[in-house]
Amino acid sequence: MTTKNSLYERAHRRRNPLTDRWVLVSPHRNTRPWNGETHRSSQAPRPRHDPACHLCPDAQRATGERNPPYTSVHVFDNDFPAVEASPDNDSAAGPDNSALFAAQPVSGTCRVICYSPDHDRPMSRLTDTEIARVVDCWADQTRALGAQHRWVQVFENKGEMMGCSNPHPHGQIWATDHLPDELNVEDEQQRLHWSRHGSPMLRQVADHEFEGPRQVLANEHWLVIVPYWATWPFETLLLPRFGVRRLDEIPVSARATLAGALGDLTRRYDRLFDCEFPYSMGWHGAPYDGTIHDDTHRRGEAALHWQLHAHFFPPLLRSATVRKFMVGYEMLAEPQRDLTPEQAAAQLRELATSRR
Ligand code: H2U
Ligand code: ZN
Repeated sequence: MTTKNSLYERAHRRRNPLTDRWVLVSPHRNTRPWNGETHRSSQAPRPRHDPACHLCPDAQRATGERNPPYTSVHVFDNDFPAVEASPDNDSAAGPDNSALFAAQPVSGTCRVICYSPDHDRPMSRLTDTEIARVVDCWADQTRALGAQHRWVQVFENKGEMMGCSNPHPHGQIWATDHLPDELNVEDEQQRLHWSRHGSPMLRQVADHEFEGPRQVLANEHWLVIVPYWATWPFETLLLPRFGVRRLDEIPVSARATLAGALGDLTRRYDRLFDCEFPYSMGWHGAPYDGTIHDDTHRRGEAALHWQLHAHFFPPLLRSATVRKFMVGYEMLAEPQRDLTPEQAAAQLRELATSRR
């Protein structure tokens, strides 16, 4: 792969097997001069408790409701939900299926998860024990909402650069009664792979990538890689090294090691450009069938083609302030990157990860 003039040293395209989309890689452009800004960010330190923050313990939310004096992970129903439970007598909810202008009703549940009572401690500054409580909460919420919804999206939008409105460390859950587009595609691609190769796609990826040039970190149960097909410069994929379809099916022993991997990865990200690293991250696992059954039948089909995974999509390119924009050719044709996934992985791999 590193022989001179190999495919990987010139412009080439790589295919994302989860989405069947392609990314253009232009490694020869890495040497071009850079005249843009590269200065450090001016992130001000935050107080441990901010009474004006809507997510802090004891603080008042935008609705006037007061948060409890919570001391660990805290979940509440989003006051401004993007989707809501459908009303019981919803007679106007039929689909509108014109060939050109189709619409359908949507229902669901939105919640907010505060990772910790501390306003100034993102995941990278939590202890592994504290991160494990977040993992437990993700699992519990996934199980509870999966009993009533087809899809449960656990995610975190972090940093002003990603449009996050509040710096208090938090994530969100949007559970919907439909399978969103991105998951429809991942479901289909994994199903195809399973039917052709008899093994879950992402288990094969983890086996292949372990200790390879795109590995960022690994422990007993988990592996973090910059995927071969990454579009964002420092995009990573967090993969289990064992078969598991959903967050709530992770065995207890692997929850502790997952907390370790999450802490390690987020600290590497913070060190890369010496800033509180922005990203959008989220979990993808096997969808539910969306109906309420007793516990043995709740999950619908066996979903053997599915393997749980988390995507991290950070926007930064070369410093705390210089971000990658998906514009121009990328909006109109396909995503493009200069830094290769192997170079990005090497940078993340070489960083020290001790807690400060
Ligand atoms: P983001 O900045 O990641 O969007 O998260 C803030 C979420 O918290 C957002 O979805 C909710 C917003 O609707 N929120 C409340 O539910 N109550 C509040 O008082 C403030 C913010
Ligand atoms: Zn706060």
